[in-house]
Amino acid sequence: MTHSTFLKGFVTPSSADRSGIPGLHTRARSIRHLLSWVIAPLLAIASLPVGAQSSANPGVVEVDQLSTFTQVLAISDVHGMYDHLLTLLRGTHVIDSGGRWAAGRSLMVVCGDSIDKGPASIPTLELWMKLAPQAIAHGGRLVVLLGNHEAEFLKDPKHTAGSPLGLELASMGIRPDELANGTDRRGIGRFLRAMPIAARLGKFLFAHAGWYPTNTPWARFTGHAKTLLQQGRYDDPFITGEHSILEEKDEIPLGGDAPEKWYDNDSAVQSLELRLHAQNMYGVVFGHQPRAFGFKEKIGAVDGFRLIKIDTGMAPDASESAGEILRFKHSSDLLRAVPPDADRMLADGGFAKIKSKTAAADSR
Ligand SMILES: [Mn+2]
Repeated sequence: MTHSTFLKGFVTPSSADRSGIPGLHTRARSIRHLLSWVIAPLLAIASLPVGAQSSANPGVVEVDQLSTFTQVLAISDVHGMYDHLLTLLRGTHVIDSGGRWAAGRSLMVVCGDSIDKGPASIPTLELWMKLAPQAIAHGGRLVVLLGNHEAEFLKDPKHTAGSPLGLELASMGIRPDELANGTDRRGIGRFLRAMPIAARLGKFLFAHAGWYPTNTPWARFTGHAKTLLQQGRYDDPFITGEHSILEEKDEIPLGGDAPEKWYDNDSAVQSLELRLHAQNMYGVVFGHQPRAFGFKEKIGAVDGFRLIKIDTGMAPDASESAGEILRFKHSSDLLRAVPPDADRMLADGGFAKIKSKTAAADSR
């Protein structure tokens, strides 16, 4: 018997009300009360997958004290391409030749999809795990967010069978289910289960697909994210539904019937910008879509840097690009509702301008 069916037998109104004896009725009701308010939450916690109870997942990371950081960096969609990642991080001096954090007081955000597709997801995650405390020791910070690939793996680890990640895990003797429930020896599962769904740095949101949900005040968004992630409810549509902030791709245009990419749809782009504005945010940094707005293999921005696409197609099924890192040169720029001073950091150590255009222009 599961906890929930056990509970149902005690708390259904019919079982208490049918007695017809007033005293018993009252006592049954107070027991019912006790069960639903005290015992039910305890049972709900006890029935969570092992490892979930100790999860310290914040849901959403929020940083307003940006002055302690010099610059803000962002990368996404590494997709297990560990060798390319190392070359990129070394070339941009985010890490030194020994693989240690060398970005000082930078705040760096990894916008999801570190895993899957490529051959080395576990080394990629272990690099983030190693760098996070090193960054803090240098006065910097590394925030590693969920992508849809992490969330889908945590939702259903069996799905990895036969995939590059499944083969990688098998070769390392790691069972997908122990990784997903956070009980693997290396602690990688605990790291995955602690990943927030988004970060808000001042007036900029960082999230894998960037699609801030409709009709959702900020407090409800952060509260919902925290509740669901602390309880490991990766199957909730808020996290892995097809229009979630991690998954969104296609929208059916107003008056149309065929779905199209949200970034190809003027009204969808406008509505996203309005939703961000309504929650006091200026812009969103997102990955998930290497070709969004026509910026293939490059970081690109639209509408005064309100939407900044950072997936450069490092994945084998994209273009296996060398990758790029987004740099906000002054962390204080994120506190203001103006286009930030930002550029692209390249694997060869160079810097390049970010092309910015209006969404309605030449992407369609
Ligand atoms: Mn993705």
